[in-house]
Amino acid sequence: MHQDYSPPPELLEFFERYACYYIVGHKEPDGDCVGSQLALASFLRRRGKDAVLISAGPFTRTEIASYEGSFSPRIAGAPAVGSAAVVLDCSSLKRAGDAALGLESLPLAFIDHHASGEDEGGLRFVVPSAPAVTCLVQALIEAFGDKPSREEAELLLFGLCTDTGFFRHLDERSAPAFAMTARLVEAGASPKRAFSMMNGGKPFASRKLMAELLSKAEALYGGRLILTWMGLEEQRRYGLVGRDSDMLYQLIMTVEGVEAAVVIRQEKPGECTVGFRSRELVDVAAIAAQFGGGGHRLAAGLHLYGELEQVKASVIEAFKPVFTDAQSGVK
Ligand SMILES: [Mn+2]
Repeated sequence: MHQDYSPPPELLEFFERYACYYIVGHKEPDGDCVGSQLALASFLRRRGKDAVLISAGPFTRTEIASYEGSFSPRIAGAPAVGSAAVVLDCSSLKRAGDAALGLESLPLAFIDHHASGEDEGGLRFVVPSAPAVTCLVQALIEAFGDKPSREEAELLLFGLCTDTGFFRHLDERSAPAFAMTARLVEAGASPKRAFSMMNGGKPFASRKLMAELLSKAEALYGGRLILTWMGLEEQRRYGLVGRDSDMLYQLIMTVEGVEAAVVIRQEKPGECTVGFRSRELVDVAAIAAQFGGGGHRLAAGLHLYGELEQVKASVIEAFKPVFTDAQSGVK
């Protein structure tokens, strides 16, 4: 038995103790969040527990859209007697948005792999070295001496592939993740199916949008930062379905000499989201944190109030110290 991300014994007790679990993820869920939530719910139900899936959504990403029906936007009425809440893929109830309403007073457990996130109390199984939360859910299932069912294995593999860019982001320290993946495949998960779930089914317009975002991208700081943006006008023209930032970052990060990529999206007047990717040297979580955002060293994001032009200017400014210090040598 290889247990590489061992959950604390209190967490196993936590999953024995209650009759009903509310399983919550972060706003704007992704494959890791949704896959972990669904796999954990299925596992708990197999153990005779009630599990209620809650997510604030939206389920705009094409690869998770079909799961929306399994989730409620928030709990209906008061929480059930003898219930507890589990928060996945984030370490604070705040990140869950309205999905957390009414759950604050319940016994809480957080299962997460993000380094940022303040300690809000409750049980915490937070492992920043885990490439996806699905690894921690799989470790939990295995710690109970069980194996994921075929359906759970598919969901866990889907989440792992989402957060690792189909294993592209994993380095030489990732043998544990590959060993865990082998067990998922043994349980019936198909990498081929996971790949088409992640990358298929995109609307034609979303590819046109990608072309537009690439064609107006700007290379800054001698090409070490590449930035592009999407305004309300593009949203109107191409719609929101199939927005596919992973593919966009992937294309940008293939450019010679690039160290970091930024994509700014105006969500509505006066509100933007900003996504960051780094190749290796730049800690983009630290840059996002300056604006109240968070994430990982090589992938981070934030939500910001402000018009696109202002946001763009301040984000570019935030990279200045990074690209003008001794480490880079070039102005
Ligand atoms: Mn994740």
